[in-house]
Amino acid sequence: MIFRISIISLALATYLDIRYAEAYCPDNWREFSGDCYLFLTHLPMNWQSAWDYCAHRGAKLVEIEDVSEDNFIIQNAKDFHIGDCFWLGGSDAELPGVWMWSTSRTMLMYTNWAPGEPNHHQSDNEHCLDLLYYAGYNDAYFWNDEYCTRLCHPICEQPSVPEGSIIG
Ligand SMILES: [Ca+2]
Ligand SMILES: [Ca+2]
Repeated sequence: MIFRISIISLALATYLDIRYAEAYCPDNWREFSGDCYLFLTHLPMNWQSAWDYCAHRGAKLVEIEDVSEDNFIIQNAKDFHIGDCFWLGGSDAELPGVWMWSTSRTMLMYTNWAPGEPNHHQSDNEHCLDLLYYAGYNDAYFWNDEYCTRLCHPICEQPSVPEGSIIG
């Protein structure tokens, strides 16, 4: 009897360990390298609304720090086949020409601007960062400075392991 209970508890502990070891993301969020990403493809909105949408969920409008994260975001954007724009969390509204990640308040280190961007188009009125579809570049996505009132799809980012449960 004791043997059977210990087998069950061992199995349960193993199950919980496996669940814990797998990076946890909420439903509809996609996991990559310790973070969770939500691609909101059905509700385009302006940049500030996108920032607020993510903030209200305890997340940030996505901040892309390196090429591997960029490739993940772009591949996912392509998978939706909507050929449109997605909002990233960058802005140069405070200091035109100085691009900052608006939640972390750090300067962009890695960038992936489209050829000729940022171009301050629309009478120097493009102060928000988007991931824009370029059909002419073999269906590629690149970064672009965009006017902030354009309706694009938010991408939210948050850590995959809830705060407080990180061991060590
Ligand atoms: Ca990031
Ligand atoms: Ca532009």
